[in-house]
Amino acid sequence: MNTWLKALPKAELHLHIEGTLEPEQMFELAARNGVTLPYASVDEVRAAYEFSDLQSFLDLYYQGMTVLHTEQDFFELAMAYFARAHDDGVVHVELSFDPQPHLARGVALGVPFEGLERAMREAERRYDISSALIMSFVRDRPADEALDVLEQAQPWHHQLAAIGLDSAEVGNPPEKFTAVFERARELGIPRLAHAGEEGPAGYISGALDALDVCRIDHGVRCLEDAALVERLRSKRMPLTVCPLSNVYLRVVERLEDHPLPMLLEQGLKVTLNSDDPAYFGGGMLNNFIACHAAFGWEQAIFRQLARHALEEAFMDDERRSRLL
Ligand code: ES4
Ligand code: ZN
Repeated sequence: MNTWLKALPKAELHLHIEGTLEPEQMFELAARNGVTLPYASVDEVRAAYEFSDLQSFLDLYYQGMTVLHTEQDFFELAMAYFARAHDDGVVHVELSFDPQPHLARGVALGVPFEGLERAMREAERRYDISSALIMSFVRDRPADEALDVLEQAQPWHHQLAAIGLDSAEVGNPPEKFTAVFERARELGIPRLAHAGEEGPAGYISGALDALDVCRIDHGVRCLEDAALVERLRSKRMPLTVCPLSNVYLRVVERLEDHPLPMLLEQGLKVTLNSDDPAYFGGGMLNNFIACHAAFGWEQAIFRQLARHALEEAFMDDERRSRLL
């Protein structure tokens, strides 16, 4: 089954590129850029990956990304991920990045945009992996700042497949970002948002109503509201579910307790994704393998999940029909 899961052409729709930073590369970039890390060794970093909730992870995630300084750093980060994704049988990656923490430490917007763009072109050449770029706003920062970043990013809007919304969810409801998302809509940029990861089902409805999103990242708490489930099903709204992430961040205690089988039973358009693979026990293939171990799904289920992702990917239709 593992060989078959590896060979299954997979599209990854929910991936934070800063969350692909492995400890070895963290040390390498820290040395190159003269950044002092609060860890003595790679093993010490890995030992710190014991999370009690989303915030305890975010603290390490923001700390880790401080080693990224130059276009070349972002290029190497993404290339290392594309190589691992290719090994996992991934044929398409939608990578999101968080410009605000980078800007806050003096890394100009063009640095991630140019470095990631170069890696995306190289991945196409080297691995025949297609990709799309998503710029995500961190919801625990002010909405005015997000709006300002959207305007500042104007020279790179043509590179963007979509904008997203991530970081600390509870206490930062989607409605806070209505004006930013309205502006993106005017600009013709598609919109996504994390919702219903730690936050309640009402944040998923809020993302649909206030932000006009075409995809919900996570969305696992939708099951708390039957009317919302019906709404998501009738719209065929994709949910980018991240099984191992949900275990590591204690959204569920064990994968066996995950609502994935129920989401599928409800007829929802579920996809499987890795979220922050360096922090959450591995990439796409590990997520697929873990679901097989936990739920015993047959090939038809995995085919359906992979088809959902290909159908919803920001990908040219000729390539899509070849892969479907
Ligand atoms: C994230 Cl798992 C998760 N949730 C919310 N925001 C994030 N940013 C990076 N990983
Ligand atoms: Zn995420």
